[in-house]
Parts: sequence; structure tokens; C-alpha cells
Amino acid sequence: MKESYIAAKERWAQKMAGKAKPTGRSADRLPPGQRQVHNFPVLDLGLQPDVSPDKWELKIGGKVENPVTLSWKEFLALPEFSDVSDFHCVTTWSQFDMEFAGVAFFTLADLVKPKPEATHVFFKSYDGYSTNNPLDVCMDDDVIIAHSWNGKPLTKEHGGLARVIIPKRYAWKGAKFIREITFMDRDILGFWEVRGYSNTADPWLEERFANPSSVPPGFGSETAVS
Ligand SMILES: Nc1nc2c(c(=O)[nH]1)N[C@H]1C(S)=C(S)[C@@H](COP(=O)(O)O)O[C@H]1N2
Ligand SMILES: [Mo]
Repeated sequence: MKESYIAAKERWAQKMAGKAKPTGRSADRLPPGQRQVHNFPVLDLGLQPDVSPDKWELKIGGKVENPVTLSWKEFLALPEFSDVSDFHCVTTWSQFDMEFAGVAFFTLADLVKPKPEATHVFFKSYDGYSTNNPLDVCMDDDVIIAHSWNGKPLTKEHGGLARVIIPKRYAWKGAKFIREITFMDRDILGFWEVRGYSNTADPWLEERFANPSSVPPGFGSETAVS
């Protein structure tokens, strides 16, 4: 963990400083089975929680040295990070060049200091949603807890006040309406992962479902079956 942590930190610091080499975008940016859209569809559990800035909190804890609960003001006071990435939803739409601004996951990790046994991260949201990712996936230099999209505050339908963006995974791996980030010494499955979605969720490998030969019930609507 230690060495990959340092490598991730170096990559991220370069990006923060605007010194990173632009990542060569391949001519073929569309992962297999996806189609490009130019709108930004909304996918949620049929519930868009209303969290006002004075009530909003982001609790970060678990296997860390320094657990914190951030107020909206404290969150905004952290170093700002913005990045342009592509967005791939498992229901087959992709949108290119999404500009998100917020706080790098890396900054939050630096603040709470994951213990050596931390290997996974569990994300919980204000609408009851949850999702899980390996820590090294979260430490990539393009992972962001976003409060803005294309220069404007994130609207509620897209997960405001803040949402997680993990560009190299299908979009369900990024929790909208983020409320809690827990560093774990094991993996536990989130909302869609227990309902038959892939746990690894790599769009380039087309990892949509846990069982590649069957489509989970409720797929496509991505609304809660309660
Ligand atoms: N809290 C929360 N986060 C969520 C979801 C959700 O229902 N609740 N849906 C996920 C799915 S399946 C996708 S594709 C994206 C959709 O983001 P969008 O509605 O902004 O397009 O958010 C992900 N994060
Ligand atoms: Mo999705």
C-alpha cells in the first residue's frame, strides 16, 4: 500500500499543479456496448434527498488515524480540484468531457490517513444508496467528490450537494448525495452490487453484471425495487 500511495500522491500532486501530461485520449473512447449521448440523464432510486448546506455533513472514518466529520463550509475550504472525464452508465449511455470540480478523493485520504489495513472504501448516501470500491481504485488521480459540473453547482437531480465521480468505473460506483465514506479492511457490497451488478465494474472489460450471462431484475430502470 505504502508505495502505491506515494505513487498516487505524486501523480495527483502533478495534476493539482496543472503539470500532468495530458492523458492521450484514444480515438476510440467509447467502451464496448456503449453509445454516446449529449444530454445528462438522471438515474436514481426515485428519491432526491433535500439536504441544505447548513445540515449537510460528510463523515469520513473507519480504518483511519484521523476520522472527521466535515461541514459544508469545511468541505469547501479544502483544496479545490477539477478534472474533465468521460462518464459511462451501465445502461449503455456515455457522455464525454464532463467537467467536475470539487475535492480530490486523495485530499480526503490525506486528511484522515488510512491505516495500513485499509483495503476498501464503502460509500453511503443521503437517499439510502451505497456502493463499494477497492481503495486503490479510489486513489486514482481522477477520482473526485464533486460539487460542481460544467462550472455550475451540482443540481439536486445529479447528486448535489456533492457526489463521487470515479471515471474509470461504470457510474453506479460513484455515489450521488454523498454522506459517509468508510475505509474498510474488507469488501462489502453496495446497493446495486447486492442486486447482481458487477463488483469490479470496468467499462472497458464490459463488467456489467456479477453473472455475465444473466441480467439482474430491475436493470435499466435503476429505480428501487424496495
Ligand atoms: N445516491 C445515489 N447515487 C447514485 C445513484 C443513486 O440512485 N443514488 N445511481 C447511480 C447510477 S446507476 C448512475 S448511472 C449515476 C447517475 O448519475 P446521474 O443521475 O447524474 O446521471 O449515479 C449513481 N449514483
Ligand atoms: Mo447507472
